Amino acid sequence: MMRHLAGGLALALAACTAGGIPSSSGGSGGVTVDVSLTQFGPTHTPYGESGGYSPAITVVSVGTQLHFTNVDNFCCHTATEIPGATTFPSGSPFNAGALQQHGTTLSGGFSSGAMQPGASSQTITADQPGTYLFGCFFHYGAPMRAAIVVQ
Ligand SMILES: [Cu+2]
Repeated sequence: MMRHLAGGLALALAACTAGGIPSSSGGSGGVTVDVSLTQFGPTHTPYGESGGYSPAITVVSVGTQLHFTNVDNFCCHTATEIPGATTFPSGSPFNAGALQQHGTTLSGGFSSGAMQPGASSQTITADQPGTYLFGCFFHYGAPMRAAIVVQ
């Protein structure tokens, strides 16, 4: 048994060396949106001022699985959909419901809930084409908001 495990590990290491840089973001073709108020400063987008997430505009095809990861070293951030918005509202559109993790599809609405440092959200499926705006419950005005475009 031990011998079997060791052999598998050696194979995995060899595969990494041969195949280049392994993905750090959970595999299966999923897309990670990094969440950091300190690393991702304000930037202009067609939807208004964005910031706090990288990429500011994530473009994916239908069926893609997404998740958010808090890469800051403090608590907390959320990634919470702004229902029906085509531009970022000037004031925070969120209520305390954003603090509860919910939703597994973009079209159904979602929130990551409060993500601790290093924590990731649930997996969310880009189930229908469209533009989905979202932001952080705690820092919406920072600005901390971004977009996902599903093609
Ligand atoms: Cu935040």
